[in-house]
Amino acid sequence: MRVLILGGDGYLGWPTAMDMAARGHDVWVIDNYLRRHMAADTDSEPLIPAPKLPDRAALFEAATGHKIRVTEGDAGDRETLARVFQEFVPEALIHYAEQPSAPYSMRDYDSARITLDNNLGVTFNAIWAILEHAPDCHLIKLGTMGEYGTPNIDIEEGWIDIEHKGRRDTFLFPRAAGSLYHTTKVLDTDLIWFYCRVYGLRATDLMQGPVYGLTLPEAGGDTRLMPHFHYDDIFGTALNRFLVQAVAGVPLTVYGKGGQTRGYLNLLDTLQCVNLAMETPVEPGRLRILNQFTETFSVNALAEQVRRVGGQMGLDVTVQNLPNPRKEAEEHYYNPAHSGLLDLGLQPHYLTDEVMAEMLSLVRDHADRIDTGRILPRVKWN
Ligand code: USQ
Repeated sequence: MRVLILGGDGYLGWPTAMDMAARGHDVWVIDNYLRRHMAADTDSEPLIPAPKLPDRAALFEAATGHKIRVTEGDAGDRETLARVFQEFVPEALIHYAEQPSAPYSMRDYDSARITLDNNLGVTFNAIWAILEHAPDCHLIKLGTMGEYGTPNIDIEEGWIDIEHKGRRDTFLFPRAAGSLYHTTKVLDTDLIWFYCRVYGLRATDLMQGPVYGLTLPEAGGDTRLMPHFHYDDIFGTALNRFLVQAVAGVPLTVYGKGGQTRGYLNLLDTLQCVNLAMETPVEPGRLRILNQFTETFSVNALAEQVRRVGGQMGLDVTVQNLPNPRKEAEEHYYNPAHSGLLDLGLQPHYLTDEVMAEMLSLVRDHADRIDTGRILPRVKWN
């Protein structure tokens, strides 16, 4: 298939590009390096430096023979997208081109504005590029489990049947996000649903939980092909941060009581999920929503596993409960459905002690690059 990836330089975008190319698809990526610029501006560079897309694509092609076409440009620019669409006419559009950090979106007016403008603007352009240039193209959009928040009822897969005064109908499951970033994903979902209902767009919205992992087989051990691995307070996610903190010998930063529970998944499973969504396109006018995670953990449970596995590897891991910089429930009910991707054939890679030990040992190989000044939270909205 012809697959266009927006945000192809990112933590998920680049691995997806390699994975799709290795599966024999015709792959084209677009990225304007927004994430690299934001990371540099906030002193949040990743653990392992990576060359820019043309160099990465050339290295990957030399190693594997698979080609990835690259456009260094802004998917928020209508002309840039139109040029690529007219030449490539994608059959699937994988949209990752969003500012992905909750703390970044809560820093100040400018960061909030960039998050809002970029995320909604690119989604809007992606929809219009499909409608104008490739109306059969299947939009695969990366949403987030954080759209739902932590309601006191079971979370369904995107939709809920409601009986009201004796009548029944199906609606989007209620959303209640905890950051502006997560709220932009809620707005994306509504925008996409509108264009499905009224214009016959076909779309899959993947409600993904936090992802962990440093590398994938397609990188072949070459650090230049590994995804950007952030461990700072702004772009690093909980488990990835804990791995680095354990190796650096600083206490694990559990925010508040640590009962915050989320649905996590291995980077390898993100690739499987996106591929499964792509292989099963939905009919025009339909918005399919899939909850994309394999296991739920509280922050305390993750910290405890890192402490235990790190201890077995000779690391002295301690845990510190910091005042929570975020406004969020620290103890709550959490029972989200997630059978849709399993029904499509997802084979989960669970977070076993062996998987955690492998990740810790990869981080340890780069221990000299850890800057412990990037660990404590700088952005607070509690
Ligand atoms: N947390 C800690 N200590 C830390 C970092 C985080 O206790 O050092 C806690 C947070 O307070 C939160 C939980 O861990 O309760 C998850 O935080 P996170 O930073 O790992 O993830 P989050 O901000 O929710 O965002 C990440 C990605 C985002 C994606 C989302 C999926 O950055 O792009 O959409 O995970 S989800 O969490 O399901 O919304």
